[in-house]
Amino acid sequence: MPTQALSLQQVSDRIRQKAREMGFGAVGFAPAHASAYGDAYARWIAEGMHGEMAYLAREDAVAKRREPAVLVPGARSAVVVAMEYFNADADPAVPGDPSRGIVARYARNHDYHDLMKERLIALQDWINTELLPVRGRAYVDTGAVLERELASRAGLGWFGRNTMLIQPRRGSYWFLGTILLDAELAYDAPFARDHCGTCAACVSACPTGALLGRDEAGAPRMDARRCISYLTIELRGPIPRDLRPMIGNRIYGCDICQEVCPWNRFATPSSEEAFLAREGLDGPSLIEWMTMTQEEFSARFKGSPIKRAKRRGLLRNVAVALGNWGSPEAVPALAIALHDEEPLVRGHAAWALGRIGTEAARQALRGREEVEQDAWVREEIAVGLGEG
Ligand code: B12
Ligand code: SF4
Ligand code: SF4
Repeated sequence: MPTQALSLQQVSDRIRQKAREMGFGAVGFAPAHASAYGDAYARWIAEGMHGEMAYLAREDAVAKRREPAVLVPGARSAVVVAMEYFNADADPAVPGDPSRGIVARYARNHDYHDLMKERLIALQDWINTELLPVRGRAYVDTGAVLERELASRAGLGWFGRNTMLIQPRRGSYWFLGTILLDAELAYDAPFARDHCGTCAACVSACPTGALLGRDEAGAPRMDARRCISYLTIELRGPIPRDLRPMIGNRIYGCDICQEVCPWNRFATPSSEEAFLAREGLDGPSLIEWMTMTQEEFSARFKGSPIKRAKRRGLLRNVAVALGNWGSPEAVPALAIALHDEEPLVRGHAAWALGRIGTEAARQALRGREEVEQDAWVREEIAVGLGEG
């Protein structure tokens, strides 16, 4: 039964305590009023910076981001949680070894969406039965919610120049989640300071130039179309040729602008077992992954965020990384991939073989040229042979 006569502060305190018991390392409360940055968001979309992520640009989705009460009618407050997922590289040699792929830390084991959403729904049920009758909805990543803005409004941190929500002395390797509720709560003070100061390490370190610094208003800007995370996860089609060499051996997501951030020196390993790297995901052999079958892909990535890219997206990325390695050792695996049933895989394998450029690589390309029907793959083969 809901407890009677608790003050708003007591209600917030008890929710915070319960959320912490459920494994959320940081919890804050914010009023669910209109976004202060709705215009900035709409400008970002109008400039096309979201690329092919059409779900961000739908008119109704923009309106919901501007005004949480359009998303959840009657929404008055937001419970914002953060969950740490950092784990150090098991083998520190991996990032510098071009024969192995780097999977972003967030994707090395369980999908955080499922895990956090389940707990947020349980938290909302608990509030409803133990504290006060509430209606609302839980969101993790995929809803039309400006999660970083709500987190900063709930006092959790500031928008770094790398666009990440950074918590002082805790860093940015934190997932965010939100419950929008139709009840008032006692709120935390919004996070007011920008602790980036004169640092711009992330902007200089970004290999593709996706980070554009802050605009006149102070908003951190990113061109998602150039971000490796977008190119290796969200983009469904071919990776633009001019960007491929800049991706190095990042085969799923990217953490570079977080790795260089001085605030992540404070990152401590997550206590969630679900975020410990799965066997084989901390620096996989690119050659081995290049020939992964659909059955192997489905078994290996059950419950993992990597299934989002599908086999063809992942193998596209692996081919690019092999091309960037440039070693003749990769030719046999790429020659097999050149006959893959997916044109996306064949085309990127052709590009990689062109980068390697040995006689064996060129022979494989010429062999495929004789039978290839797909116009785009033919173009990639021509480029690989230096004829494009
Ligand atoms: C689309 C998206 C992406 C896109 C675009 C990223 C981007 N920077 O916009 C891509 C695919 C590139 C991406 C990559 C990653 N993502 Co992402 N992504 C999202 C998603 C779904 C929407 C973000 C969005 O709306 N972007 C548009 C911009 C304009 O909005 P914004 O980032 O919130 O920016 C705000 C500020 O600019 C501010 N603002 C405006 N004017 C002003 C003025 C001033 C003075 C100030 C201070 C601020 C300010 O208002 C904006 C709107 O709130 C969110 C989840 C969500 N629902 O919010 C996750 C989310 C941001 N992603 C997340 C993660 C973990 C990642 C990756 C680390 C994954 C990886 N390792 O590969 C990378 C990090 C890359 C990076 N540097 O951002 C986490 C971030 C957690 C955190 N601590 O910040 C989120 C919150 C998901 C989650 N629930 O945990 N992502
Ligand atoms: S995630 Fe990587 S590519 Fe994207 S902005 Fe950060 S450093 Fe650049
Ligand atoms: S690297 Fe420097 S500029 Fe970039 S987010 Fe971190 S502190 Fe801010």
